[in-house]
Amino acid sequence: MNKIITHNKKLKDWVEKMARICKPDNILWIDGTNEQRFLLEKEAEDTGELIQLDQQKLPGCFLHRTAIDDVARTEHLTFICTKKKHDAGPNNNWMSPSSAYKKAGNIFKGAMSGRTMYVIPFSMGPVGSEFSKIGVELTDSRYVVLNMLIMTRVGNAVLKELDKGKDFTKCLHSKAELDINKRLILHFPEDNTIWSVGSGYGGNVLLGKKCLSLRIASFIARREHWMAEHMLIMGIEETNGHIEYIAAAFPSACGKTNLAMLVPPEGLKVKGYRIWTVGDDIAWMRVDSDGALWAVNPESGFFGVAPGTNSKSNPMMVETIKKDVIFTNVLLTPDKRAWWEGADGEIPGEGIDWQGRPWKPGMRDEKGKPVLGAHPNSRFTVPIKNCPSASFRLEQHHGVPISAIVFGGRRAHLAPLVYEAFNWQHGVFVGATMASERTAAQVGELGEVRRDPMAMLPFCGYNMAYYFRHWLNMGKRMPKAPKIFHVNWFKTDERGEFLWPGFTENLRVLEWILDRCNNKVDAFKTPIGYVPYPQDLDMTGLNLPRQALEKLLEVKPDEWAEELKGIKRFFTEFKKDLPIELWDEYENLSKRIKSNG
Ligand code: GTP
Ligand code: SPV
Ligand code: MN
Repeated sequence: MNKIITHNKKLKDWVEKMARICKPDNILWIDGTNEQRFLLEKEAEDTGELIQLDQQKLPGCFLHRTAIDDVARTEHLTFICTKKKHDAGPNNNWMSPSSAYKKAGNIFKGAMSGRTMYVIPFSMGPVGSEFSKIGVELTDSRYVVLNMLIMTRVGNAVLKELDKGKDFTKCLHSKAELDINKRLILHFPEDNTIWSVGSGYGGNVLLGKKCLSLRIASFIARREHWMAEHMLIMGIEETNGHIEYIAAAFPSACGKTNLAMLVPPEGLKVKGYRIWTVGDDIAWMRVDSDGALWAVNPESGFFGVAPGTNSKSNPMMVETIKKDVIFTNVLLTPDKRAWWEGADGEIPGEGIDWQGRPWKPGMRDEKGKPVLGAHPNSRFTVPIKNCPSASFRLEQHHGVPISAIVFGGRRAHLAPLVYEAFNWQHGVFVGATMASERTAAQVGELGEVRRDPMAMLPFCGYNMAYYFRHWLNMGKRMPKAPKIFHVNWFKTDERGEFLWPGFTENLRVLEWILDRCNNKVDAFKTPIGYVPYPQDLDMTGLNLPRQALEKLLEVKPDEWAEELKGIKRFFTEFKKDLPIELWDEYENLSKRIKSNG
C-alpha cells in the first residue's frame, strides 16, 4: 500500500469504506508521474493485459483485448438511479438507489481480492477552471488506470484541489469476473456517484467519460445552468487569422472524430483555412459575461474508432496515433503492429485477430461471413496533444466561443445535406427530433433507425423532457445564442451509395454554416428550415453531378409527413412533461408541410 496522499477526509473515508466492500490486497494512489505509469505498463505486460507493440515504429504503444462479449457500451445494463423513477424519464433504464446499491454491492463484495485497488484522482476540464469537475475513480484494472491517464487530467494539481476540500464524483469500478450477467453501469446523480461492475470496455469503465462528463454532468449542468453535450468542438481559421468555433452533436460512430480534425480539401486550399481541434466527443458549455456560449472539452484524450481510419478519411488522426497509444480490439500483425479494416497500406498476410485467434485475409465463418481482424468498434486512446491540429486553447479556462451548434445523424433518406433552424426554439425541436441508424458503438441491431435527441439518448442522466426544457431555457439566457443547423453526410442514392463524398469535403458545408452565422449568404426557405441555394456551396475541385447535389438538398414533403408520425410517437412517450413549445413546433412544421405538399 503506498502512502495516502490526500488530506480530504471525505475522500479518505470513502476509499476505506469501498476497500472494506471490495477487499483488495493493496491500495495504490495514482500520482500521474511517468515513473508510476511505466511500472504499471510493465506489470500489465507481465499479466498479458497489454501487449507491447514495435517500440521503434510505435513508441509507447500497446494493444489490449477485451472479453468478446464486452466490446461496446451495454445500454440495457446502464441505469439512472434516482429516488423517483419519473426523474430518470422514459429515456433511461431506472433502478431505485437502494436496490441498485444492494444488487451491485453483492457483485462488488470481495471482487478485488487478490488484486490492487487503484485510486485515480482526476479532473474533467482544465484544473482550476470554472468548468472543471473533479472525480476519483477506484478500479482494479491497470488498463483503466492507463487509459484514464490519457483521457483525463491526473496528478498533483487535482490532489491540491481535493486538499482544499473540493467535492468530487465518487466513481467505483471493478472488472469483477467480467461476466455479462453480473455487469451493471449505475449512476446515482443525487449522490454524485457512479458504480460500474463486470465490464472492461471503455465507455463502461473510463468513468470520467460518458458516465461523469455526460450522465452525471448533464444532471449537474441543469441545476447550475450550463450544458454537458455529446459534441465535438472545432475551430475554423480564415487567412486573416480569425477563428470561429462550432460544436456538433452526432450519435456514436457518426463522424465526430473525423470532422473535429478535418483537413481542408484540395479545391479549397487557396482559401487558406486551418482547422483547430478542441474536442471530438464531449462539450461543456456555459454562457459567459458577453452573453455568448463558451465551450471546453473536459477530456484530454481521444477514444477513437479504429476501423476506417486512414490517411484519406482522417490524415490528422493517422499522425496522432504514431505514439503513446493504447489500441483495443484491433488486429496484431506478426511484426507487432496494429491493423484494422480500412487501415492504410497492404492488408497483412496474417495476424492475431481481436479475439486472439490466428487470422488470414479472406477467412469466413460458419455462416460464410468474412471474419474481421479488428472489431468494428475497436478503438484507440491517445492524448489530444499528439494531434497536429490540437487547439492552442485547450488549457484556457474560459474555453472557446461557439458560433454554431450542428446536429446530425445517419439518415439514408429524408434529411438534406444541411439546413438551418429558423430560431433557437425551432433548433431545439430539430435537435429533439434527431434520429440515426444504429452503429457498432452500441450493442444491438445495426442499421435500425432510432430517435436520438441531440445524440444524447444514451447519455442524458435525467428525464429528457426536462432536458428539452433546459435547452429552451438556455436559449433565453443567451443574448448571443449560436445558430442551430442540421447536417446529414449519409444520404444515399437508389443503389445505396453515399451521395455526398463527406470527410474532407464537409468543410464546404461548414463554410456555408459560418457564412449564415455572419449574414454573408441568403438561403432558401423550406418547411423544415433554410437550405442552401446550390450555387452557394463552393464546389471548386469537387466533381459532384448537379443532380446529386439537388438530391442532397431536396426536401420532400411526403417523406416529412411520414417522419412527423415517428416524431409524434416519440414525443408522446414524455406525456405532459414535454415542453409545450416542442408541440407548437411540431404543429407548425406539420402546417408548413401540408401547405407545401
Ligand atoms: P464516437 O467516438 O462513438 O462518439 O463516434 P464519432 O462520432 O467520433 O465517430 P467517428 O468520427 O469515429 O466516425 C466513425 C464512422 O463514421 C466511420 O465509419 C467513418 O468512416 C464514418 N464517417 C465519418 N465521417 C464521414 C463522412 O463525412 N461521410 C461518411 N459517409 N462517413 C463518415
Ligand atoms: C461513444 O460510443 O459515443 C463513444 C465511445 O464515444 S464510448 O466511450 O464507449 O462511449
Ligand atoms: Mn461518443
